[in-house]
Amino acid sequence: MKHIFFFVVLFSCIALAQQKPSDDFAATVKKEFLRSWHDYEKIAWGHDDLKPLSKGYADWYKQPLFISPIDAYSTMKLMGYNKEAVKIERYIIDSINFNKDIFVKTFEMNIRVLGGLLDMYELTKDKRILQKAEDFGKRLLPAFGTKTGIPRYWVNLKTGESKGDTVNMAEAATNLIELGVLSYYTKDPVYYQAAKKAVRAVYQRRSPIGLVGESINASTGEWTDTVSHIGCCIDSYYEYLYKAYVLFHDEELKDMWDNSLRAIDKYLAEEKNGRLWYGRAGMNSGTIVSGEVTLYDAYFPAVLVLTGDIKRADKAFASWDWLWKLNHAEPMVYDYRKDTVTDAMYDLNPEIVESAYYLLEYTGKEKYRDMAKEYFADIMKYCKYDIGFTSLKDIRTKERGNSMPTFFFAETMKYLYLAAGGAPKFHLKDYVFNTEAHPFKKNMFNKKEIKKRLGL
Ligand code: DMJ
Repeated sequence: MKHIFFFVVLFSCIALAQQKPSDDFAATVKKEFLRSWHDYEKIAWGHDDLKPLSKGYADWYKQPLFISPIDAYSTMKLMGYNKEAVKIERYIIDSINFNKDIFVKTFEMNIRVLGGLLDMYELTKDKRILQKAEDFGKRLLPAFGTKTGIPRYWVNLKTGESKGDTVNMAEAATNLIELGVLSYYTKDPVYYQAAKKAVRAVYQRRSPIGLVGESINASTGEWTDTVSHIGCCIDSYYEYLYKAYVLFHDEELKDMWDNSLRAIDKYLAEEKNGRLWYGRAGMNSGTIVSGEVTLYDAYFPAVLVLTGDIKRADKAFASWDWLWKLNHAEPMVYDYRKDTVTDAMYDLNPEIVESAYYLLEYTGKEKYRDMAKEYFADIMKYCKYDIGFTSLKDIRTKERGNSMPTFFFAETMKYLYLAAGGAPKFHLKDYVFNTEAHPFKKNMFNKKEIKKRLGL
């Protein structure tokens, strides 16, 4: 009996010891999120970005749009910071007015502000928040009024005037999720139809071998940059083909994704020193012209996980893990063919943690949690500051930059917290994240209703 008691105690201690690191991990991420949030509140409340080094703030345009709080909201809710979240809801309902005579970036406003507001509505079910989201969506819509249906780069929130014909693929076709969710909740297909038209316009202009270029003229539909890759700034075009198919069961998107992936695998995938990368090739020739990859490309393993290709996701992810470990952070641009860092900045980006989290959730393998934990330890060591966190101007020297982007609240801290096991009731399989990590719950969207409301 004594022996049994001894072993029970021993095993409980081992179990506790094994659990503790990720408990600490989650608790520290949560604490650090709140510390940074309080810094934002103290110094930058009402403005778009906190500038940690100069202990100031910056707005994207001549009038602020409250981007940090809107982006931070869904992470706050996940962490259980309800008091802070209610303060943001109140501000949205009582104080925010989007009738501003400013030209804003269509793409960024869609993924951060519209995505954030729609998530806020999904979590609160407060119709006043949906009205704000709808109002904002309506103000973005005129950007899509081009001959091709591809949105222009800038749109004026007050006048609806749009400008900027050259857009990259991410800017052209990362709207399906936000505009689809908006159509669903407002029962007005006009939004999803606009997003779909833009995606079709891009897809139909793919080359005979199935690749798209990096940028296009929204008015004429002519390619303005014919280099093809999966990274910045094509990335979320591919990401949304698959994710919007999952959320809305839109089979046409699945075909687009399948055909695109075939071309990506055939022409862009390349192994170097046993590591899998996706390079840059001419969209017509399919010949790789450069081995430059951006840290944004680390989202791709997460999408592969969703498609069920864990083996390839793991292989592609291993390259990013290797690259992170070289300097304890990722460079903005790395050339795997030349093995050189071409742009050494790290802007507190989330993609590597995002993929670690997806792999952890779908495989259950603790090694991915350990990796995420290591990235966080490095971020704590090199980016934590007495005010929030800072970017790094150079990952080799660890010289600090003066930025803490809004996606640090929305994405990096959220994926770290999820990877740490901080929200055990939240299951990735129940959600689709937009590219800014705002999660939409699949069972909120009824298949029959989707057809009607999105006009499928
Ligand atoms: C985010 O704003 C979004 O994830 C976007 O799709 C590209 N990457 C940044 C963060 O790195």
